[in-house]
Amino acid sequence: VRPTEMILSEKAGSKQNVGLIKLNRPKALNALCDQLMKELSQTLDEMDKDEKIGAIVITGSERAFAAGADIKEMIPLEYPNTFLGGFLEHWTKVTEVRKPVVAAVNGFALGGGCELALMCDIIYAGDKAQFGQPEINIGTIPGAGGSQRLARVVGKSLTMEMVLTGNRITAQEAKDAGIVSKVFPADQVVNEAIKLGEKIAEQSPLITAMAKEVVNRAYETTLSEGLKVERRMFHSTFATKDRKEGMTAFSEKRTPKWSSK
Ligand code: CO8
Repeated sequence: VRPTEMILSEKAGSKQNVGLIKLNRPKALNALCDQLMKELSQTLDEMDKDEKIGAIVITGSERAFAAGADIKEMIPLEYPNTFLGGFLEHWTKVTEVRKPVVAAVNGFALGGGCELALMCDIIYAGDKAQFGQPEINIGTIPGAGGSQRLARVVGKSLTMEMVLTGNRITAQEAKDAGIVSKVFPADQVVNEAIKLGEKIAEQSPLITAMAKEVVNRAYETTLSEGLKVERRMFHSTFATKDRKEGMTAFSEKRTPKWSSK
């Protein structure tokens, strides 16, 4: 375990090929202050560069994944310093990571905490998890994707309801709405996310990065452009040794040996 002040990070899984990041600011329910976000960005960067890591899991505590941006830190902010200081600019690091990132959410995922989970590629939730965008209650609005990523995932009606009322939804409701792919008992969700990370890490890192990139295009572009990108990326797998190895191994009834070439 390599502790920084506000997060813990380690390699997990039987092959130690899953990067596990635990937000660790329990007294403030993992409120996402500037320091925590800087430490998170730095650790994500290191894990993205580490060839032994094939997938990353971000989690919090059983009580809170993260209860949002740090409200106390925001009280003194004025418009000029949010604008010129690029407030929240370094929050999007998780969307720049090229390896798959899984959020394992227990407890509160509110405001910036819900937005952080939405920036991840896959969300697993514990059965007591709660998701919400309660910014309206404190005189502001979502600032890191809670109106945009959420609307793309769940549509207008539920996004409006959450953003306009601050009402929270349960893990099961989040699953029904497509935010979460699976719900587990709270004490199992991190292990299940690590198992998922291990499964992803068994694949070719090269082809995995291509797969992640094309799925993400679906959220950035039109259908016809996205389909073109997908087709070109599919073609480009034929320029790799791993594509030939995968198909050859299938025909020889053996496990492929990936080289990321
Ligand atoms: N910021 C700072 N401190 C917090 C936060 C927060 N977001 N959430 C909880 N805490 C602190 C509390 O102040 C309290 O500290 P203390 O003991 O020193 O008073 C401690 O954590 C425990 O919290 P509670 O006593 O309130 O615990 P409860 O179990 O009674 O309630 C709740 C838990 C419901 C989660 C409650 O704490 C709450 O409503 N928190 C605020 C949730 C919220 O409004 N989040 C949205 C914040 S705004 C935001 O995220 C804007 C995002 C903008 C874009 C992001 C880019 C930066």
